Amino acid sequence: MVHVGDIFHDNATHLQTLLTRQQVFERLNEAGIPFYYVRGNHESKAGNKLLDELEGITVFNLSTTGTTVGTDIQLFGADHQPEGNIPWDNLTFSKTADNGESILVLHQTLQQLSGEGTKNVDLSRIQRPFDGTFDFVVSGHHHDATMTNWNGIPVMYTGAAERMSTNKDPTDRVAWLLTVTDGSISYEQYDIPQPESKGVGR
Ligand SMILES: [Mn+2]
Repeated sequence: MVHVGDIFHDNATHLQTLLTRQQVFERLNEAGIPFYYVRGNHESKAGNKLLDELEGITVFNLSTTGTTVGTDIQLFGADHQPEGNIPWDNLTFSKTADNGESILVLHQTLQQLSGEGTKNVDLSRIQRPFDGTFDFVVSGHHHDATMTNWNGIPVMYTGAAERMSTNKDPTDRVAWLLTVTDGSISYEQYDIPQPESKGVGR
């Protein structure tokens, strides 16, 4: 499972992170499913504490070093940088596996999807230190799921996994199933079902 950032909102409490630990991370751990993520612009002290406690056990903060999943898939990531100020000079992407597929995970607005803008990250700059090309780029932060083909590479805003957006027409409670076969990556939208009513508001 890959999360594209903003796991906890700024006001997430210790109790809420405890529930997340029990209901999400412990279940993933029991099922043997690692949780990879990049940090978004929203965070809380309690949320960060939980992510730090689980780091390297259930939870893995993606970096430019790359994390191998399965035999030949590599996940790269960079945490959110305010105003799109990615520290280009300090970002060195490890060499990708020769035959593998590599996926880049960000939490920014991107020039390739949102057009030019001072805060929008230009992916052509992030490619430079990378020996090879990414096969798929996903980014959080923007709540409207959008996709483009950039030099043959799919670039996607995923939309949000929860109904929390203040946008007019967000894509939310959504996840994407990426399938890697024979050197290509296909994707499929998964609309996350509403949780069963607990009788709240009755
Ligand atoms: Mn965000």
